[in-house]
Amino acid sequence: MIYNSNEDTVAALATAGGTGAIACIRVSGRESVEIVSRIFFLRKGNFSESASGRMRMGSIMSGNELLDEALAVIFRSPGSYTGEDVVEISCHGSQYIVRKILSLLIENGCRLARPGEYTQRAFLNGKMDLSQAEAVADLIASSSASAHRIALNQMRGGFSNKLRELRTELLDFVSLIELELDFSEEDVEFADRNKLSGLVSHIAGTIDRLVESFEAGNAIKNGIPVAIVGETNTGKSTLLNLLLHDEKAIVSEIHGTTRDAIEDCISIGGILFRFIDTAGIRETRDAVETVGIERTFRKIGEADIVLWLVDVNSENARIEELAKKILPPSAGKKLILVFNKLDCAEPDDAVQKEHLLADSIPDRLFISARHKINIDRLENALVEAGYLPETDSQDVTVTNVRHFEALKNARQAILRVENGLAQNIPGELLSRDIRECMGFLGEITGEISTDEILGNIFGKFCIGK
Ligand SMILES: Nc1nc2c(ncn2[C@@H]2O[C@H](COP(=O)(O)OP(=O)(O)OP(=O)(O)O)[C@@H](O)[C@H]2O)c(=O)[nH]1
Ligand SMILES: [Mg+2]
Repeated sequence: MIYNSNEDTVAALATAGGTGAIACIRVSGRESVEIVSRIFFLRKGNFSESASGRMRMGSIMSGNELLDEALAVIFRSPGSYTGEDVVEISCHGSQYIVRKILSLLIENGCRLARPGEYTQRAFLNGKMDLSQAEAVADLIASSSASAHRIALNQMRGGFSNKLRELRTELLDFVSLIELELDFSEEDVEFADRNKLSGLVSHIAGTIDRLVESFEAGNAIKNGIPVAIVGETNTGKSTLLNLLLHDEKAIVSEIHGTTRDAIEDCISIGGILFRFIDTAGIRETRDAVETVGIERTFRKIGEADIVLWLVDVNSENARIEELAKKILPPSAGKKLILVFNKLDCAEPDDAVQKEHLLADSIPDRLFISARHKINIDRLENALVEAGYLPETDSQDVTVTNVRHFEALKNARQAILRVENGLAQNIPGELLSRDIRECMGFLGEITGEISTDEILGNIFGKFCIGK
């Protein structure tokens, strides 16, 4: 749903809820200065006459009663975050004071802002495009250095500039073609086909690079998926809990304890990993467990790294048998064979396993999840496997699924142009595909958007942003 940005004046707590030293309440809209001036009073002069950006100290009054000594600042339109008149009040961070100030603002004509409404207003008022607005949410959610760098670059317009360059190139192309169409009667060819092909393959290359950056971008944003798999009772859930420093999954000596995938993220060595504990693989007649085991194999398919946990006491023949099931879906992924329960291994056990399956799985480790033996080695192996090449800070990395989908569509359209040129298809068709490609790129920046898309994007923001 789109909010008519010029109508209401909205207010919300911009800092995190709960008790804190200071809380910041943000008011935005045409009447924001006037409304705040009814409850915030300077010792001398009128707050509403304050210069833009100047922090003022004053009293928040509830009728004749002093509620708090606070600071407030006006950011006048259009030089504010939303592009409207904005007032930010920094008060003492008591939940009571915050609640009371918000209700005073509402009594005086504000309404509470919806999630993401400030950023939505900024977008609607042309302060930023849609991909920049989305980057604001990513920046707030960023939990690793790489995620932070990418979100910051996107918020500052790195991605938008790249798209703008693409758009200019596409426009150049389409105008050459359309000029030709205008003179079609005269059978002239303005656009040199070789030059057009060169231009199109350059555009296609740029779109390709953006599409391909998503794999790394997604891993940076959502964590590199690591599936922990193996037979029942090998210690998968114990290992998950240990890696996450949290009792996330139930551990028991009963075989088949975990029946569903359980996952959570943690950063190790500056890299965000998403660990996925899975149902142990075994022959079973239990319908629920069977579904769980199917899911395990699906998770192997979705993972970048597979930790195959084996009880170090298991017989070699048994492990080799299971390898037939685990190796095929792990093809192309980093597979690490982890022998667990080292604490109760016979001296021979580990030696015997040293070279087991070494041809197909060169990476192996011996650990004890319960007694925390060699966990540092496992973490090092993960960091090494999860290392993503450093991207230049100017490089654009796509992290957003919506952008990824739009870019894939744009790529399809540009491929049709490339093929069309090769087959000498009529200019109208080329021009249609080019315009379609531009449309998909326009979806990313929000030149083309629907209420539903905007509602989806801004609905996920926090209140006050
Ligand atoms: N001795 C020893 N026992 C361990 C170790 N790691 C886990 N265990 C025990 O092994 C049993 C099974 O552990 P879980 O973590 O539940 O095993 P799982 O692989 O998740 O089992 P399922 O969910 O049934 O597939 C528990 O009793 C754990 O305490 C270890 O390093 N050494
Ligand atoms: Mg388990």
